[in-house]
Amino acid sequence: MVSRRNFLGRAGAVTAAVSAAAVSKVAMAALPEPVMQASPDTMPPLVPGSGHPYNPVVTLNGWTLPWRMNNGVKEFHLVAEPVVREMAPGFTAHLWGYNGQSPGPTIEVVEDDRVRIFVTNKLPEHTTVHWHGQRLPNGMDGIGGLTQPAIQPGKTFVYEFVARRPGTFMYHPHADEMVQMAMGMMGFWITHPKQKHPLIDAVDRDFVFLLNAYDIDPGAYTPKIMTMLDFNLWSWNSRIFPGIDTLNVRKNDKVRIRIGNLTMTNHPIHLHGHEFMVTGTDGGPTPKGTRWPEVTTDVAVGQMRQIEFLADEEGDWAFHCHKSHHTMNAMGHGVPTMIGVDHRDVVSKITQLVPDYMVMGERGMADMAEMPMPLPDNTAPMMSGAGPFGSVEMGGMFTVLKVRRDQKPGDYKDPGWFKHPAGTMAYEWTGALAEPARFKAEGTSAMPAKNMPAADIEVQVRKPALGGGGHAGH
Ligand SMILES: [Cu+2]
Repeated sequence: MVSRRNFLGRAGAVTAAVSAAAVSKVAMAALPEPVMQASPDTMPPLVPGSGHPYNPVVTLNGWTLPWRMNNGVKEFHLVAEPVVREMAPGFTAHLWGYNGQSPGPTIEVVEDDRVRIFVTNKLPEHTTVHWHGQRLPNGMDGIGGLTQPAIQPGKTFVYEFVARRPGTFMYHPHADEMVQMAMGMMGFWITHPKQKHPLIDAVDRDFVFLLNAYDIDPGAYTPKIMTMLDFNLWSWNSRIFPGIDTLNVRKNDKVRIRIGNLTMTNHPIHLHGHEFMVTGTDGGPTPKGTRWPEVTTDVAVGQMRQIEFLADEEGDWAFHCHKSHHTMNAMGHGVPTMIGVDHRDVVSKITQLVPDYMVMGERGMADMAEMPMPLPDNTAPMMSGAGPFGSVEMGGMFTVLKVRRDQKPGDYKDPGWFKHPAGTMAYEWTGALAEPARFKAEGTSAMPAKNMPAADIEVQVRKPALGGGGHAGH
């Protein structure tokens, strides 16, 4: 990592370049000190010390970027740079991000704030920052080649606009976008309403995170940037289960969760034990009459969704993407289905040649979660997570919403596992088992397959050109 002194020296050197293409006279003032973050932990909400007050959000396994006020302008400093991100304990990735982390820090401002963002490029190639969803002057939209020249390595650019619309936003590069997003360059942006908003309710907890995905071979550190769909790490804020922090709330808290999708596929995000409303999209808060209760909402590519619910059921509630392959880690998909295959005969023959040969998957794959299988140095088990009753057999986009009666307001610490009240847990039946009563159908199929001897079905295809007037058989 570059020391702060080195960095400031360099930042000072590029100030001259900035002023040459200055956005306004005020922008020529010295840059705000870039703030770096080394930890992948969920940081407490950043209560605003200056500017208009608001209720800050909590970024899952992330943090909010501090700012300074400069003559009424809120100034931030983003540094695009290579970072080392711990994706789960024991597994780190070499990504690109901002200010020491991927994703970059969350930026929080208030409606009608004038915002100035200094972006310093410490990547080996040029970049830009696009402020996804914002109303702003076209020249501030951050599209390399279209609305601005790209920011060359070592250079600093200034973006400045008024945050006109309250809501949920993202930022990401719009220069060599495929590579830079595959490497983890993205961040969250919240514009809080200036005053009580008819469509934006006050909440007790407000969580944010981005959906992202990486393809990193077991034992490797750098994502494969050419992967289009077959990623092997499905992450929330560049963390995978069991590395994703839990969302810890107090019983009867009103909870908002804001989710943005910068992967290449959609993610149906599912919450257990509660119903929620989708109260906002990237376009802003949804009109109240258009909201309906859900337990799963699909977040399509490039979209944002904000969900809200009353956390009125105590417990440890699973919260995850409902695509089951997205709750697995570093998994190869070229594995044959072995359920129901009796290996015994073949195994005895193979073990004569390969003494430590291991049978996989003949009774399903749950064994994978507990098998003491050696892993390469830098990867995460495919299915893991030590729960109070055994392995949770999950990975990727999975975590837990912990609702507790005694969680203090404003306390985000993990309260530990839920203690189930007596008589409220699934249990093993140890009595006698009745013989199953076979159901006999009363009706018949609408189109019985009578006179259709299965063994003799043959498809006859006649090509129109050869058939002389008849149409093709099916
Ligand atoms: Cu998913």
